[in-house]
Amino acid sequence: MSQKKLLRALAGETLDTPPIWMMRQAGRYLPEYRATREKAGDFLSLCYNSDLAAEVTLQPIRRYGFDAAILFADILLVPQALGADLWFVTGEGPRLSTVTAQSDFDALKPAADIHETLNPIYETVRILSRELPSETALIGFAGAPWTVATYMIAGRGTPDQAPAHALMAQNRTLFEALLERITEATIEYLSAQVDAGAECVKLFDSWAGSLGGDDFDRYATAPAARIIAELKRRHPGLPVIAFPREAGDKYIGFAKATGADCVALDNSVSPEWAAANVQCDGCVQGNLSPTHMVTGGQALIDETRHIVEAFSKGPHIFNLGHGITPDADPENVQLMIDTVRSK
Ligand code: 1CP
Repeated sequence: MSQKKLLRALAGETLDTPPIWMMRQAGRYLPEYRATREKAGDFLSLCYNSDLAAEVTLQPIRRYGFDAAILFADILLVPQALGADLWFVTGEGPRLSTVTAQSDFDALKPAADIHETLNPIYETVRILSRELPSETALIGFAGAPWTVATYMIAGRGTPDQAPAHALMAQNRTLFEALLERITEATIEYLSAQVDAGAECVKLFDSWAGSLGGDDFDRYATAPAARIIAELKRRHPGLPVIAFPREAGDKYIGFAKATGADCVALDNSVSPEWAAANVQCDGCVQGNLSPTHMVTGGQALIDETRHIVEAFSKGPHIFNLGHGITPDADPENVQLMIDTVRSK
């Protein structure tokens, strides 16, 4: 069995202390990240500069010794590789050309053509698999089809994903065709990351929580199941982490329904509830509120211990419930790690 702690937890092993990494661990809260981003010019140039993207991926590993590194890239590179325009407005976030009519969809590239744009990302993975310490696992990732579609339809981030829900209601055929194209592209993209050296992959469905009832099953569970089945067919034994953020009760049974080896939990669910209802099916990841990385102190220590304890009877990967924010204090990250590892 692999010696890397993250892969042992993903294989279902209950460890004395859980492996730990952090969503957005390479990010604006770190001065060394801000310096490298400055050097790259802007965020997208950083993503496509393999040497600098590898450098920012390694920064939190050097500083903290996390058990896993996550490839530095973004979920919105897939729409760009499919032919959408993509740019970032400083202080506001991403902007994309929209897909709301059949003609917009017809202008997209086939999934098989994405590699031309995404080759630098695979090069980042190759550099990382050479340079990471032998105990550090390398995680590849992509956005889940629904979440990626919400950005492609709205042309930006939205608090309630209203434009995507509207297209679903008004032109379900087009909506489903778009989801299908993203699903195919995601399989291609993740499979190429694994070929380049990613040891496990994570599927981020950040907006899964806005899908209710049957829509959740059709547009969150079913595409994840398809992507995971195809990846495991191509790469037998590949571990997959699925993150249907804010799924609530829909976390129950998600691992079984999709074939995911681990379900990542946001911090809206209590660890006791998740241990009883989700961890009973296998490994879970999570779920400290990212606000503790801003506020620190005894509350951070208490809540970290609480989560470690609640998940101690089964396989667990310690993480935040969502990405660390730019206003976080790097010393609070160290305090969280020390608390997890001093258990
Ligand atoms: O200004 C900057 O430097 C850019 C900030 C930033 C960073 C550090 C963005 C813009 N993306 C990233 C990197 C990133 N994004 C990673 C790298 C690895 C790591 O975790 O360290 C990952 C895994 C993502 C994934 C991502 N991008 C998601 C899914 C996870 C989540 O946070 O829910 C989403 C929704 C995005 C879109 C995106 N990219 C960036 C922003 C600001 C956003 C959110 C836009 C919005 O809806 O407002």
